[in-house]
Amino acid sequence: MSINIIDPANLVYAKPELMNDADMHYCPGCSHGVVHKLIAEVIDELNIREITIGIAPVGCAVFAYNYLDIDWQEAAHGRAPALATAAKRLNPSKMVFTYQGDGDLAAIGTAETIHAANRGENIAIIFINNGIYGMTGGQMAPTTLPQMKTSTSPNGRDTYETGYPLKILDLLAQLQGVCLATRQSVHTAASVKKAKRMIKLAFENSMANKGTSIVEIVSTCSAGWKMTPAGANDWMVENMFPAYPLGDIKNI
Ligand SMILES: Cc1ncc(C[n+]2csc(CCOP(=O)(O)OP(=O)(O)O)c2C)c(N)n1
Repeated sequence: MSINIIDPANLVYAKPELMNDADMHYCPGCSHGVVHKLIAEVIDELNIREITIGIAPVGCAVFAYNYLDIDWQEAAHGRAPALATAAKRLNPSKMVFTYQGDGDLAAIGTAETIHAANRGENIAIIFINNGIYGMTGGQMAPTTLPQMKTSTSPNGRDTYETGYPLKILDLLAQLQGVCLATRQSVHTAASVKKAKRMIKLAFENSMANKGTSIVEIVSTCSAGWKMTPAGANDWMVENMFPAYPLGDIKNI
């Protein structure tokens, strides 16, 4: 029996309206695509497409503007919070969000991130933490776990030489300008739903001018970790979650 997928009664999933019909460049098992879809769904549901400005990073998500049909600006590596500051201050009625990897946000962009959050910029920050620099070949990042093998720490991260995993969300949560600091994931249906709720809240906070919201998504990079998509999910649960526990650190 053939199913008529045009009939809305048979639809289990509808593509968000603002998602372009573009082929995605993400690797199988990568979390970026799921998070893009959640952002698109939230913007559709809040009906804020015309007032949304996204700031794209340098990193695997550098082409985010190809996939979501909203207004975007492309930032230099790590500078998304500075650009978001300008976009929001010049257009206070807009919903402004950045989309950043851990290399972008917690390495080259640490200063931008901390000072934007400390100023309480009315922006939402979507932070994809996959523990490495994905785009450039899986190098060690400040977020890399101890003993984790990367292309620049082939024998595992040595904390004596390179320090400990930087829990930047915990640092940011302490700042007065931050109204939401939450850590989520997208590896199960339940976690996808929860992550979506927190992205929605972050976007609502930006529109309500409540301060800075940060939604960290603990993510997989199966290509960079050199694992299968399913293996990367298991590895994340076993190794990333103990270091980066899921849940709200601050929600006011
Ligand atoms: C000023 C500058 N320094 C370094 C680079 C090289 N570079 C491009 S992407 C990237 C890392 C991206 O990693 P991350 O932000 O964690 O995102 P992912 O690719 O893992 O999603 C680096 C170091 C650059 N483009 N510009």
